[in-house]
Amino acid sequence: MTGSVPPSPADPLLLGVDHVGLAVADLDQAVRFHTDVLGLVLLHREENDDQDIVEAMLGGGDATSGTQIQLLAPRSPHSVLATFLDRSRPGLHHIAYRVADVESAAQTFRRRGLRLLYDRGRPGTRGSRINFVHPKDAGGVLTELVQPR
Ligand code: CMX
Ligand code: CO
Repeated sequence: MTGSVPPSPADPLLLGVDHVGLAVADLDQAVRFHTDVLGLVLLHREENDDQDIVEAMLGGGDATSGTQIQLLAPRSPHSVLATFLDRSRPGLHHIAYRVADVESAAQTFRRRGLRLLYDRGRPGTRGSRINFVHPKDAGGVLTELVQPR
């Protein structure tokens, strides 16, 4: 049976998909694959001391407005990315939603019974503030909340 789906009530909490995070062992090699083979555009590279990772952001044809791809590699054996790659394969790591205010979004999700990984937002890419919903509380998907700078 077909039919129109009634619009769900407006919930301005998640503004859109900001990026999809991929765990990689070798950042340079992964950047080469995503640019030279897939044809994405390299937009940004950064080391995140707080997360102990090196990362690159890539975009498609509408590089400045579309959802981006975040390649993540461990910077040391203590990085959460090292733990992830030890346990799993390289590949999908998390999905990140843009929010207007990471503290109020986190508080709303706590009230809805989800575990947030941090008490307060931490530094993310390009001066953003980030927090995460534990994957066990989000259908097996590590879910990042990003408040852009
Ligand atoms: N996606 C889905 N499930 C995941 C996962 C992921 N990325 N990482 C771990 N898990 C699962 C494990 O498979 C494990 O499941 P089982 O118990 O069924 O085996 C469970 O979660 C383990 O949970 P845990 O023992 O509480 O914690 P871990 O040591 O595995 O760490 C996590 C998991 C999410 C707490 C850790 O990765 C973390 O702190 N992540 C947030 C920071 C981060 O990911 N930074 C990199 C990205 C930075 C950015 O985006 O800018
Ligand atoms: Co991310």
